[in-house]
Amino acid sequence: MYRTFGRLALGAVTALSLMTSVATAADWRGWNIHTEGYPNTVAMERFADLLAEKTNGEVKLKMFHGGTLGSQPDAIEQVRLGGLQIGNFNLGPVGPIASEANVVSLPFIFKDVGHMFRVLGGEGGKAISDGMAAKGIMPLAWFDAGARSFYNPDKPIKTPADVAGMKVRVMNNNLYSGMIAEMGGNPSPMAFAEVYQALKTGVVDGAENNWPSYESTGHYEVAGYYSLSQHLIIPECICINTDTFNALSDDMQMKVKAAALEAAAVQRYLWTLREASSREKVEESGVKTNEIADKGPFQEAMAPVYDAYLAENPDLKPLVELIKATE
Ligand code: GTR
Repeated sequence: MYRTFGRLALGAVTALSLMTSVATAADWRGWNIHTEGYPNTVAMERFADLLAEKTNGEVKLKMFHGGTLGSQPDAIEQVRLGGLQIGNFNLGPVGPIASEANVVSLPFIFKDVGHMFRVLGGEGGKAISDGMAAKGIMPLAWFDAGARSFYNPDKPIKTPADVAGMKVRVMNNNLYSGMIAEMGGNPSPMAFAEVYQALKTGVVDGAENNWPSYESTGHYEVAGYYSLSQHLIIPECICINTDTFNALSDDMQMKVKAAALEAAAVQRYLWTLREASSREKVEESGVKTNEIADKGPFQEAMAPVYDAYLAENPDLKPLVELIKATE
């Protein structure tokens, strides 16, 4: 009797300790679209290292780079559902699921990257974060993604009229489709991984992105005119599944957050260097850059996108105004 009880007790203890280890140690999986050496990839690896260091190995993050776990919209859904815990996301494709986050996808909403970070560090950033967290995807820290400009194979884009009639690849977000349509172009929402081939074969006539992505994807090889419209300045995040974060102790939450902030500082530093080196590399290979001194006509042409956004989200008017009023 005693021996049976002993065995049972031992079994229970083993089960309990197993449960404890399941509850405290965490194996997280993270998504990133970029390839080796890209500032975001380096920073996400740094994030994984910092998580392990700060939590004494209790949180282990394995990063999957190069979009190997799927397209960005799919990965956003996976993080929301908890199939993945972590993602380095651009807020563009997050916008359709969190209307507060979609505010950053209004063309020319930010004056420059400094303005964007000041907004993110204040009430505006809190509104965006809370809106995202409520949808299951919580930002831990913000990355720089520069400004996005148009590029295409055969001509400089100087005015919105140059975009008329062009089929332009955009990220998955109705605001971007609206932005192209307002200039008389045909928007073509498409996954990042498909853009090179689409440009090369003429399935699309142009696309838009920042210097580092224009360079790292090789798009510059098949679309040699880069026109500095700088119509979108979109932040990126290290994001976590909201429930995963909320299930952590206060102490662990602080460590995870600190790791993300440190990794983001690395990303921002590397980003500035990469913007310059990417530009240099593509221009040396023959890319023709076209400065656009007066962006007013682009701003005017894209203005109806604001009306569409506010008609759908009237309660977000104060957020738009807060951003515009932020110095
Ligand atoms: C890049 C961004 C990616 C992805 C890509 C795209 O600048 O870092 O997350 O959004 O643009 O155009 O799809």
